[in-house]
Amino acid sequence: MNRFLAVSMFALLAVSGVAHGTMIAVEFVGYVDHITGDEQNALAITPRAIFSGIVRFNSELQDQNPIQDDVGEYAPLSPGHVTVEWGRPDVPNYLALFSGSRGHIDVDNVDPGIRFGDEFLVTVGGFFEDCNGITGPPFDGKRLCEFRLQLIDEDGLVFDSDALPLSAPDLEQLESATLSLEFRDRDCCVTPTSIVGIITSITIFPTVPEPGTLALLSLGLLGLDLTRRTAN
Ligand SMILES: [Ca+2]
Ligand SMILES: [Ca+2]
Ligand SMILES: [Ca+2]
Repeated sequence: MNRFLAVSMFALLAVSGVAHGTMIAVEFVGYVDHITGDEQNALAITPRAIFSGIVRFNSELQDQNPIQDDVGEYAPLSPGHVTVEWGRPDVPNYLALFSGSRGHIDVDNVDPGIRFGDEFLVTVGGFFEDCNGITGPPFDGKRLCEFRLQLIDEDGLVFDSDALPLSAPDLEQLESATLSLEFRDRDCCVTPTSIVGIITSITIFPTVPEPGTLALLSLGLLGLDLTRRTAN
């Protein structure tokens, strides 16, 4: 079989969700609770701003921490985005895009007698990733660096294992359900500015890749194939 045809068929199988897991979406809605690091921008949260978005992951990501059976680490994420709608005509809404490549999920199913209980943490970008994997306009004169979504159940009841959850925990059971976008100065030591939100609704459900993802994947595979041909 022609190699490109074979690669294309593999790509179709890979994205069909049949052969290589299902794409799972985490969709969340909340509101901006406060903004740290900048007094002036804190005024922008009146009226209450809507903080919403989506992250995606493949259901068959492998736990990168197989040693600890109460801690799961999964990467990379698939593309996603987050929006802050200020609800004010004078302040443009904020949109950040996640490439997914620098995103990861931590799932903790820890006995609350030992540590903090159950946690679901999505991190995209961040200081240790040099703010890569997330793109959006500057805010408060600082560069967008990190997105985090964190759910905590101190009673340790929402997860039974450190596996990726395929449905959302009940918000009523959580002591904390927060979102944040962090902005940093180019030099390391200026206090970051963070837009911090409270989640009011979260759903986790199977989905299909966006057409854009399909197109990008095909282009990537085509490039890979051409590179290999050139190398041969
Ligand atoms: Ca583990
Ligand atoms: Ca638990
Ligand atoms: Ca609880």
